[in-house]
Amino acid sequence: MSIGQDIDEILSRSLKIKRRSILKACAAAAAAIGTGGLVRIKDAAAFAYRDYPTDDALETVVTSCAHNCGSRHVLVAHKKGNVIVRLSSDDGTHQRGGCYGKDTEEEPQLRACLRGRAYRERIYSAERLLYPMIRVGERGEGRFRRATWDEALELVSDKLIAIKEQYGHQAILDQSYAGASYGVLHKSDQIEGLQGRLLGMFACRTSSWSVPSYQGTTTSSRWTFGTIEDGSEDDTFAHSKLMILWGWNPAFTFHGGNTVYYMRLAKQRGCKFVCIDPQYTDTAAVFDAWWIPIRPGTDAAMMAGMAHFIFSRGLQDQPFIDKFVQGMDPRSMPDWAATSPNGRESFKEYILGTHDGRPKTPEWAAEICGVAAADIEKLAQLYATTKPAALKACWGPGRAAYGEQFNRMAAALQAMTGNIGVLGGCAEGVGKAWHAEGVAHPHDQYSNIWFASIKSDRWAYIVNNYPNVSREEAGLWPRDDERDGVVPNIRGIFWQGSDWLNQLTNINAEIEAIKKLDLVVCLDQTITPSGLYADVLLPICTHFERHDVALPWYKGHYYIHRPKVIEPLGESKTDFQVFTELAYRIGNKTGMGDRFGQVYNPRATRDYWNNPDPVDEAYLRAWWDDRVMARQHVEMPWNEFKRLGIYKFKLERPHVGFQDQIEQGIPFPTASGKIEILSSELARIDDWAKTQYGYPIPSIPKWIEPFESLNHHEKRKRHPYHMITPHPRNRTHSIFHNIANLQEACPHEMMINRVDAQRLGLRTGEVVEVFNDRGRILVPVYVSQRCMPGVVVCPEGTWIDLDDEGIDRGGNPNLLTADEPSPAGSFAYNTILVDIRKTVLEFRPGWDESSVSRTHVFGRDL
Ligand SMILES: Nc1nc2c(c(=O)[nH]1)N[C@H]1C(S)=C(S)[C@@H](COP(=O)(O)OP(=O)(O)OC[C@H]3O[C@@H](n4cnc5c(=O)[nH]c(N)nc54)[C@H](O)[C@@H]3O)O[C@H]1N2
Ligand SMILES: Nc1nc2c(c(=O)[nH]1)N[C@H]1C(S)=C(S)[C@@H](COP(=O)(O)OP(=O)(O)OC[C@H]3O[C@@H](n4cnc5c(=O)[nH]c(N)nc54)[C@H](O)[C@@H]3O)O[C@H]1N2
Ligand code: SF4
Ligand SMILES: [Mo]
Repeated sequence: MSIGQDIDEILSRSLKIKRRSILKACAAAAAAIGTGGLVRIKDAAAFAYRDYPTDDALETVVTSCAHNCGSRHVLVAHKKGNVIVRLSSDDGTHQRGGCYGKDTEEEPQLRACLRGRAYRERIYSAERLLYPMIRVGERGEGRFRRATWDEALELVSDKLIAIKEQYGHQAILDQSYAGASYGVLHKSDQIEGLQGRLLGMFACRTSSWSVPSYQGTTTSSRWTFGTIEDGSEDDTFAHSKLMILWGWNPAFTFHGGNTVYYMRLAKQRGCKFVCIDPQYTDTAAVFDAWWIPIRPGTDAAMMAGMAHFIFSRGLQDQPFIDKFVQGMDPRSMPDWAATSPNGRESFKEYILGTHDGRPKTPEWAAEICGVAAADIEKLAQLYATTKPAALKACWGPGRAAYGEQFNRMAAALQAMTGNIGVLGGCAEGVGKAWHAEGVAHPHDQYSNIWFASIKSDRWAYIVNNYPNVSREEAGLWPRDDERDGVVPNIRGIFWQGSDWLNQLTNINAEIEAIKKLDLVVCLDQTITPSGLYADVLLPICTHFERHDVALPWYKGHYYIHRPKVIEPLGESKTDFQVFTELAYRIGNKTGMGDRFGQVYNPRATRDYWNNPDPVDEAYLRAWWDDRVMARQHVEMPWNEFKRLGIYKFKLERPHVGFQDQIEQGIPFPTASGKIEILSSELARIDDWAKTQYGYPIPSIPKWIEPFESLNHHEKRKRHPYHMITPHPRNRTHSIFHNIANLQEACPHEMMINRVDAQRLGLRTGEVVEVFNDRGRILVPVYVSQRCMPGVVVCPEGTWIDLDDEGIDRGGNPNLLTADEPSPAGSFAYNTILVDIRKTVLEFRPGWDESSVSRTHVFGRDL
């Protein structure tokens, strides 16, 4: 029997499985496995250092930082025995041919940011989840007791089987996400993750297709260029003459390893900088940018005004448009458009108002976006006449209602000025500049099996309103079988590498939904706010405690080795160990025996639970040999890579997105082979309800009024301020929230303009209640002119800390965000109207008064 047939049979057996056989198998498996091999509660042992060791008494291990943080840098662990005493970063010595202090334009160091340098405090934090825990109180109450691994995994596998038996193949919602997505082996991810593989093979999985980070931007890049690899490497920015930072603050929100380094080179060579953002960012300050404050969510209107100016002065790059673009103007419309259901208007006709009688002039735009028409014209002139110019349209403005229209409109500007495919220009968008060989764990046709796939921000709505939910409300991805359009009856959630209760929108709706479920499982390294709502907490070790290789984050052509630096703390295990052991248990309980575990993790035996290292090494080595060396023509052998710690690709020329398409005439990977300002896909859709979008989307970029904005005069009567929720400097979303030093360095606060603060009688440091119909939070204010009037800036990712009234004393803006879906799947994180009032209630920046301890979770029922 071939391996393919073999797995097919497993899958079909798992699809057919009947309750009686499950029960029988459960009893048999329990008898066979027993519990002995898996229970290992170590005695607690404490010791104190007498002499603080100096560096030469420490062992040095080169490794890398993890998580979904915007970049990938070198961390160097200095350890004594099994304890990391200190962390440092790249100093020039760790790359091939390096020496102390080496830091060149070609090969700059990969130096860590404040979060990476603080990592030691995360490893040894009081909030580390060290033992399996089982809930004893009500869900969300935060009361747990310690359990053995055996008990926890028995509970999870039994419940999984029972839920599938009763509710079918869509009943478990996979909410794994990017906490561990940038390692090649221990992966959390919707598409290539370890959890999805297990639940899919078990044939009980609803997956979540829209990504919080950049769904608007992704759909835009896919429609326009046919790929999300629209990025240029950061070193190309050093060649720009003009950089327009449109909702982009890389000094603060990382987007690549050495972005600011290359921007500094550009500045030294005379590049001009413009920043379009409701807040005056650190990046704008550092590069002395022309700051253009804009009403949040109105960027597409401003860009339309710029396009009008460029067209009406004839400043567009017409030869570029004629050759490379579809649908920019009547000349570049395809023949089929005239008879398509949804695609008869070209972009230029829309901009000039040919059919709707409304030219999108700078004056028209100024009314909507609040930027003076003269400034819109000045910027349009500058952009159209400076070559090369990089208009970097980032993800924040796209993380909003109809966010995809912002990125599509930006692509139209990039294309009409011919700034695509040229050194120093920019086509981003998503900005992915390299496709790494990203998967070392088993990866085959069984890795991403799902029985429903929903818009990720709709899960709570689906649970709360089931069965009265339409396919468009759920944002169901179409299927070609009988499950097409079937809204899932979600009965359980699995979190792996995600703190989604904290991180998705409208937390109050999520809390209502989570209380209705039958099983909530959380695999994590710390006790997160989501974890407090789980039934079972499974402790996972950090990347310092397991073997892997780190991938760069969208940009950077390199790999960094991640050896196991110390043994796992407490009883923590790797995700792969836990899922493998679960697979063995499920297999044995459902009549499939050990085969299920073997297929799930083909290089391992069940002893993987006790000794993962040789298997992990085998996966990584095979990945290096078969993928990196064979496919990417890397000559460095695995052992040398392990010794050095870093492999950097040397490129023959700076990597510029779409350079070959423009210079060599290679077609773009779109239906037409051109840059599609008119989307071939959208123009031909006639039944929107049958698509994952659910609702109509224009075929060309257009300005669409968001759900809420400063222009909604009725809504503003109750909620006059627009809140935006950018990413925090000191955290990776919710990770590092509990690090006291980082909280001290970057306290959580909401920025508000001086005029608004005066009206409300507020001074810096005073605590306010911020509220709307969805929720209430407390946060101290920071009064500043760096934020435009009418707008408040509250970073995402703080751990919720709800009081008895349901007010979040920790200031998490996701109590206020809406879960209403944008058709293309953009999360509306930056589309929030709120009101603000002074309060005497106490803000609680951490978990308790000392702001770092979770003793209230562990202090009972142990
Ligand atoms: N208001 C607002 N909300 C936002 C955003 C916003 O702009 N505004 N941004 C959104 C964006 S872009 C994103 S990407 C999401 C992020 O949402 P999440 O991915 O949920 O956020 P993180 O805080 O990074 O949580 C990752 C979790 O993974 C855990 N983890 C890390 N490594 C491992 C591992 O190896 N194994 C396991 N099992 N767990 C691990 C961490 O401890 C952490 O709890 O947040 C979104 N939320
Ligand atoms: N330090 C740090 N770096 C990170 C992360 C982190 O958590 N911390 N997370 C990583 C992840 S997962 C992601 S997805 C990326 C996110 O990267 P981005 O999406 O680029 O980051 P944000 O900080 O959300 O937004 C960037 C800027 O957009 C502005 N902005 C918000 N709304 C609007 C608007 O309507 N119009 C305009 N013009 N500007 C607007 C914000 O003020 C902010 O300055 O960052 C990555 N890098
Ligand atoms: S940017 Fe990311 S990878 Fe780099 S040091 Fe900071 S947290 Fe680590
Ligand atoms: Mo993200």
